[in-house]
Amino acid sequence: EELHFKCRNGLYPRSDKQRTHVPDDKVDWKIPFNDYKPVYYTSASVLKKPEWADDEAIKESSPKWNALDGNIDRRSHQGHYELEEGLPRNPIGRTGVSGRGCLGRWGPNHAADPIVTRWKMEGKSHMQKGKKNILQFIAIQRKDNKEWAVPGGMVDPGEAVSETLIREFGEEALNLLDVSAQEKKKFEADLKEFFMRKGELIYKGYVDDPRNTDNAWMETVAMNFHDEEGTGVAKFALHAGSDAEGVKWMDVDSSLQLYASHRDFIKKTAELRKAYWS
Ligand code: RP5
Ligand code: MG
Ligand code: MG
Repeated sequence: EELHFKCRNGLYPRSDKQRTHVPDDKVDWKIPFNDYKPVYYTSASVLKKPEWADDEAIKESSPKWNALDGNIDRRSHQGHYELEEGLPRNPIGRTGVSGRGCLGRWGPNHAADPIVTRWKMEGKSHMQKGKKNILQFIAIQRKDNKEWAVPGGMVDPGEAVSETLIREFGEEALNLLDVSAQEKKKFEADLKEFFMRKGELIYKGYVDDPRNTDNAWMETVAMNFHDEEGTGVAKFALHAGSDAEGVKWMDVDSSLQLYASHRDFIKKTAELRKAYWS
């Protein structure tokens, strides 16, 4: 059985809420945990109901759980999720927090993660370790907790995942939110061209994100866009933007420490590309 770790025990991010302790053997909902009383937390900004958030009293409007609800996708990549007292229940198990924390949607909150890779070169030759080529990926440093991560973000209502992948890469790794419309146009053509090449699916499903709760959790589609010759992405000057405060090409190996489940995504990408890992 899969377990989650980063959304269990300790403080809930950006809050003073202590998660109720959930031991490894009590994560699974099927295991009785009689005195389980998760602390309730939904952040003030979510309660204000910005456009990306659901209503706190969502039950009253009978949303379509496990379905496409208007343009809000309430389906899980994990399959059917259960409801408890009319609210979605985390498909992996207990987290020690009920409510939504700082996530906007009850149930799955959908994201997309673009994993852009190239080979590490020294002039015209591949740099190697253990007779395998070293892969590099574009990493961003998150503003919220300073952790390094894939430049991913939330899928907007009605947006296609293929669009989210390009948009978030543009915002976080190239800072396209801050350039003139004219410059943006120029970038967008190059971006589209690069992302149109075949992306490989690396992972689709639940993310062990520190913001997850018993009733709200992150899911993603992570795709690898690999630049074999190093000529396609060379056009992009990296500038951190949006919710990123740093951006760089990062060498891939087993010592990586990344946000949420991102290390797993990079490990899978290294396997796919037959790159050095350890
Ligand atoms: C992670 O949160 C996903 O894998 C994605 O990278 C990210 C999306 O959230 P924000 O970057 O918009 O905070 O779970
Ligand atoms: Mg973003
Ligand atoms: Mg992001």
